[in-house]
Amino acid sequence: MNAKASSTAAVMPAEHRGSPGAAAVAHKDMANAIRALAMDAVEQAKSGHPGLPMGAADVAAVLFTRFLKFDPADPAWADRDRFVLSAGHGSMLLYALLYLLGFSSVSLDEIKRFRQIGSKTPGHPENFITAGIETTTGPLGQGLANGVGMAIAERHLAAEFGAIVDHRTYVLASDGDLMEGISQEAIALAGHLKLNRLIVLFDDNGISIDGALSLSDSVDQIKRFEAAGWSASRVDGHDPAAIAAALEKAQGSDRPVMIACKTTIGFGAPTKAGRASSHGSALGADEIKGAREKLGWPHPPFEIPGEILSAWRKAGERSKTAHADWRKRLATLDPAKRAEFERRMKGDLPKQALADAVRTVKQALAATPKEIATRTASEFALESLIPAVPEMIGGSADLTGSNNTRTKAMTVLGAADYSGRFIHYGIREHGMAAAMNGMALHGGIIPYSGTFLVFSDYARPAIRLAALMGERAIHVMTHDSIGLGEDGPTHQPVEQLAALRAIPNLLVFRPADAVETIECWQLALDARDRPSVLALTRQNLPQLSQNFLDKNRCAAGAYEIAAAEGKAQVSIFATGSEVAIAAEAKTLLAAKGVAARVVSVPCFELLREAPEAIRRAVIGEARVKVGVEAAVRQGWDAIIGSDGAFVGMSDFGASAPYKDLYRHFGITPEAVAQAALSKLESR
Ligand SMILES: Cc1ncc(C[n+]2csc(CCOP(=O)(O)OP(=O)(O)O)c2C)c(N)n1
Ligand SMILES: [Mg+2]
Repeated sequence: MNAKASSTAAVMPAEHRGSPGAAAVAHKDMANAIRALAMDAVEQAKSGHPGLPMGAADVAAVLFTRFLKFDPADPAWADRDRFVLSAGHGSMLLYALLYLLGFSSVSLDEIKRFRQIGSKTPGHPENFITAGIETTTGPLGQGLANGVGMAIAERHLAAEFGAIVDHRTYVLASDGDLMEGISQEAIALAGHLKLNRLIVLFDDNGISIDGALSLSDSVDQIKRFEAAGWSASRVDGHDPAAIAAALEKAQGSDRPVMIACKTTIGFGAPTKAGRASSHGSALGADEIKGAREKLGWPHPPFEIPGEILSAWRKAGERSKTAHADWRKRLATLDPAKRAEFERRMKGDLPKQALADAVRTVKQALAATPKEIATRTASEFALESLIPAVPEMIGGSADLTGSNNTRTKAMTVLGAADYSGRFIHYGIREHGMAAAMNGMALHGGIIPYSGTFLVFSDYARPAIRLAALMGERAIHVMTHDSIGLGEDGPTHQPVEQLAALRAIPNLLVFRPADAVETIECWQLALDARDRPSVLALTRQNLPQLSQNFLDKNRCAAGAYEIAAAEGKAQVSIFATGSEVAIAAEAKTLLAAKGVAARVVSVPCFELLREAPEAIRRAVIGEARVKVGVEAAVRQGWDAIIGSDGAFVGMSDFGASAPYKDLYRHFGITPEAVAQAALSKLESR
């Protein structure tokens, strides 16, 4: 790779440069092709962000035509370099690149349909819509943190599978990406883990929506990254030779690399370049006309001259040999290892081993029932799951001993040894959740985390994106109610369960005992296309199911855990720690001659999705329905109806021993029985 190419020299891949018949196309024309497509597509849509693609076109042209390893014919090639456009508002940069490089997912027609219903070119890049896009971006900072996760996944899998995993992760990040708090968590983690295959290109244009960055920021980003253990430098982001030299140097770094590329937002636009006005709206016909003149791009909208398009398409073929060589290496791998690698990258579970592990746990619980917290039950489950499912990578945001996410045999994944399977994420819930998304997106890994349920709020934006993308990331969230006791209301979640249940495509599990805990773990692992939260207790709970049952009773989201004697007058629905309270209430009601049944509801979402007949049977026909959960009522009406009785929380908790708190807030068997009786009387 020639790092010294001048700005007018051909930006052709080394293997094509000088080959007979290959016309040299100037870098400027390569970059202008991106600019033109971006401004014309935004103009046609009358909506979008031309500034970033026009400003970062030089950086992107150098990266994609000379450094990035990928094959448009196989966007899922496991050993491709990953490229993340963290500043998702610049989506036209990606769409232009995908089209120019020859990815079949983005045709010229799709570019003309930018931001329209059903197009492959939505407003922000969506990995589940457009092949060639690694992750959904738009909420600033997330992509950068995803990139950190991808780089962790690469190092871990390389440690395990050797040379068939050997690629880099590139991130293009904007001012906004670096201003978001999550970026600090991501940068610090990457520096600590010495992720030297991670290269961040900072679109250092000094402009955000409100205007000059100087309105709101005066951070020295070079020093900031260096302080976090990165190598950082600044280049002229419109000088292809300088960009290439910095990228060349980055290849041999012993730490993550940040290259601040000084660019002009909206480069080429006669009056809007360098101004916030080019950030997020169509430039307008006059400005576009002026840009065409200024850039020296006389071609009509959406027309890329043949020789420029073919130079781009050739750049798209650059890694064909590397791809073929990789396939050969994969073919010569030990067959068992190869099969294992392919299984993991596909996201298939080791079915038999997982089934065996679940059965082992259930048999042990039937043999010796355990009165333990569900967080401890989760650890007990993990002791069998971790050896059975080698793609599981666990962690905690500095609450390892409280979350019980590390099993005895797990070693630490760190800079000294990437083969470990436990990550000390530090006190970085948001960075953790976003890095987990990156690992899941990379493939080959099922990440799971640990923190307190109340801090799900600190991770929520990343959990939301996992749900949107359909990524399997599993969050162990312990200390799931006032049941955590003395730490008090700052640590006691009351609205978090409802808030998490509000996220589409997220499974929220709240198991009632050790048996439900292993069942919920199994369901979370099986949920290939969605994230899960396991809400677990700090306090001990009785084991309600003491007989071995192979069937996963949590699979329908709810099941009758205690039947009524005779025709039920009351159905009590409860989750987690409150199921035992509901069971005691049933006994109290029976003493008063009222027949009640108890339904455990470990997962609202799965209940909602269960076949109608099962749902009806579980909900039942008792005259009175009571819900019990040490949390707010929101969401419960779907089960108990608006006329159902609810025993739970309506305000924040308090600091006290947990049993006192349950009494104080009236979440007791007596209160549940009384709520049922009052309803019966009022009917
Ligand atoms: C978390 C989040 N907050 C706010 C926004 C809205 N938004 C989109 S781009 C942007 C900032 C633009 O500045 P910069 O990141 O430097 O991008 P540039 O204008 O240079 O392209 C903002 C606030 C967002 N996308 N994500
Ligand atoms: Mg900016």
